Amino acid sequence: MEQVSTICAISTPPGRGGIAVARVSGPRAIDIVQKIWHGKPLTQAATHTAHLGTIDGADGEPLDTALSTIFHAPASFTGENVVEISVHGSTYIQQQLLRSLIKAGCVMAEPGEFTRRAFINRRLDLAEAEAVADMIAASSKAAHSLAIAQVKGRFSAHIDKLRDSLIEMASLLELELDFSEEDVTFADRSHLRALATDILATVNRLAATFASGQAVRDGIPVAIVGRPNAGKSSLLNALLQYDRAIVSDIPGTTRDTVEDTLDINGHTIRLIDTAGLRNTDDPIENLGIQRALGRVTDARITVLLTTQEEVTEGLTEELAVQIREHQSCDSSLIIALNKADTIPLDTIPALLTRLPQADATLAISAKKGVNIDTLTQQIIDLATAGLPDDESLIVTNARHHTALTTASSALTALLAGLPQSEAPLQSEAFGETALTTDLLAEHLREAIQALSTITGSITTDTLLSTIFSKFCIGK
Ligand SMILES: Nc1nc2c(ncn2[C@@H]2O[C@H](COP(=O)(O)OP(=O)(O)OP(=O)(O)O)[C@@H](O)[C@H]2O)c(=O)[nH]1
Ligand SMILES: [Mg+2]
Repeated sequence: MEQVSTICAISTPPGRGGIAVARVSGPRAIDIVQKIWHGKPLTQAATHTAHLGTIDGADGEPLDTALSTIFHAPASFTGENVVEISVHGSTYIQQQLLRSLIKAGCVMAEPGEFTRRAFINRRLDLAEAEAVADMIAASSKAAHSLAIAQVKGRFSAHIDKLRDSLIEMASLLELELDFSEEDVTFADRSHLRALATDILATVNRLAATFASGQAVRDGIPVAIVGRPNAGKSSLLNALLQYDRAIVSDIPGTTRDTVEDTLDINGHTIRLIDTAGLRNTDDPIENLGIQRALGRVTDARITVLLTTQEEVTEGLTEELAVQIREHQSCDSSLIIALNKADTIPLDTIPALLTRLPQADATLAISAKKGVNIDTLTQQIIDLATAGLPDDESLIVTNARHHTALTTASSALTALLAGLPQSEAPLQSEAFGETALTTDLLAEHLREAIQALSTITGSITTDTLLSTIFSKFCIGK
């Protein structure tokens, strides 16, 4: 049998810090650390205990005071023997500690190797392991809370439940295949149909959370568009509360897109200010306009900024049509009537009713900072609309989304092939669209296979390498 190596890496971020932690994992983890340790013998220490001692550098001289925390297999993150060594966080100490560990018998860990070992030793399934990466990367409260829900394995539990129902269906069909000679039907057609419809609905519901889920994880992309001088850059600055973009009364001030992020109530919003939309012969401005429309396609939310003059001249309607042509189907449109500070208050309601159809409309003043809070609330509400309260039911990972889409197509094909009538599956009696039991079973296998790749009950080495290589070393 191939000997499993003992790996080591610094698990804290690169650079100087108050404390740095080296992680050592593998069958010989405790023995190796003991070789360079002065203090109470670690080899005799109980699991989940911490010990203060001195650790040697690669030259055999004492390097630093260290705290070693011992975890015995299998009750550790990786499922192997693990020692976590905390030392003072100078880069010199970190380097020396690693060299010392390697000299004593460790090998350097590959990126993601600790989590990979946790997966191999069944401490985590694939979806949970990926959630660990998300949790490390999370930069907002919302993204962190999403990742936590998935690390806890509740998402995996949903997927496994779906897969189990499919396996139950498959076994009914297999039974029928076995007895097909005798023209017996074990698999009650209406039961199969109900089960498949139910599972398909759940799969589709999960898949539908992806766009919003991704926006919550990575930040909600919000494109601010409108005609030149509508006040787009002023709105960007008002939202960010500092002068990020140049504001001037010269139309066509913003040429390229200007981006920045904003944290509101734990949500990251990625704001994109764009060049004003108009017909122009200026080639540079035109490039900017094309870029603006491209950002509309990528955005979850587009804020169309307009003014009283544009509304009265019918320009807003024209813009709204142009924007909808570029929006993706699951994104939203907010139309904001800007420069409300220059409009008599009592005429605003009438102007608002003249705005084109949108997911939300409101009057604001970017310059005076009026109604900006309402706008941000609308952005967050629209971006998270339709997301289930249970965060473990939200798909944030593109690989999971692809798997769910594959399962959905397979189930749709299966349903299309299930006879409506009560005729036996193998009989000639049902309509032309109905599939034979083997073909139905084939679609079912495809759906099961797709769902299994999410939690990793079926994986290939290539898939694993791709997933874990995205981790950083020491994780
Ligand atoms: N009174 C008033 N003026 C505003 C408001 N918002 C913007 N402005 C003014 O409108 C002018 C244009 O503002 P910008 O923010 O540069 O407009 P823009 O849409 O970014 O323009 P381009 O970059 O040229 O497309 C500036 O003089 C702003 O001060 C507002 O709410 N009220
Ligand atoms: Mg501008």
